[in-house]
Amino acid sequence: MPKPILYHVPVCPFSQRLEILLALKGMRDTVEFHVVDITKPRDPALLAKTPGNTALPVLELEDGRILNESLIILRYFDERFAENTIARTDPYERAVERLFISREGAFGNNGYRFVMNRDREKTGALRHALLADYQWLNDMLMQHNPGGTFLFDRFGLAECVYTSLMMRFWFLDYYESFELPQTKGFARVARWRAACLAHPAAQQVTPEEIVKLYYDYAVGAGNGALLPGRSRSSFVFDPDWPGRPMPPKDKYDRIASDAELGLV
Ligand code: GAZ
Repeated sequence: MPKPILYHVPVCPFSQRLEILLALKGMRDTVEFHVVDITKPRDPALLAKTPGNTALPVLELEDGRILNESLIILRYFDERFAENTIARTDPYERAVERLFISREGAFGNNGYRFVMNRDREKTGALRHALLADYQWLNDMLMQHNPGGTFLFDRFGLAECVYTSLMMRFWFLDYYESFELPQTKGFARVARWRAACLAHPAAQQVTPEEIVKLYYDYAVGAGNGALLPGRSRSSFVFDPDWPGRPMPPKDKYDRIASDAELGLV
């Protein structure tokens, strides 16, 4: 039986949210995963499938039709494999879920801008911007489920979307010593975050893997781009991350060498 094929970068948050959804539905095997190495030139056959778009994940259906954008693919999977629906079904709850998800792009960008920054003058403002996002999430959770853990009664679509981003933000814990303030104003979002990170369906990556693979982001280079003085990106598959040392934390002062990162 042919299956839909997902072309993806496993360490990327936009892929992981799809893996979480499929794990929740118990349907990981209904999709074939093709791993793409973003540090290498893209296969022209794959590029030809997605005119004008190089970003992954990309889904190819059994009949060759294509879909991109992780949030779109997420809902497609949820609706196509509808036996165990993850999105809310009540219209009001669906609206609240969409509203909650609507800030994921800004949240992701604020976390990435923060980790990629190397100007100490800007650090405070970047930290503040991310905290404002967490504050908004806290307010939403307090409004809609003050005594609970998730946005609704269980880990749902909103949690699929945000958990993969909050896992990438382990790089902020490591490179920026970022923590949520232990105050009443962040208590609800802190409880939600802890439960999201610990959920059994969301264990595709570890903090160590994120910190090692995203080193290049922490010194300003995204998406497998090559930094000055380096011959390899921290996103390369070989040598694999478990054999690499933990990267240095002094991202504001210098860029570590290939050797120091265990890349050669
Ligand atoms: N909006 C798209 C989606 O599917 O949701 C975004 C997909 C995307 O950025 N994919 C990246 C990619 O394929 C890999 S994951 N890049 C290669 C290319 O040719 O475009 C995360 C960020 C971010 C930048 C990068 C990443 C990341 O913010 O992990 O924010 C969350 C890349 C600036």
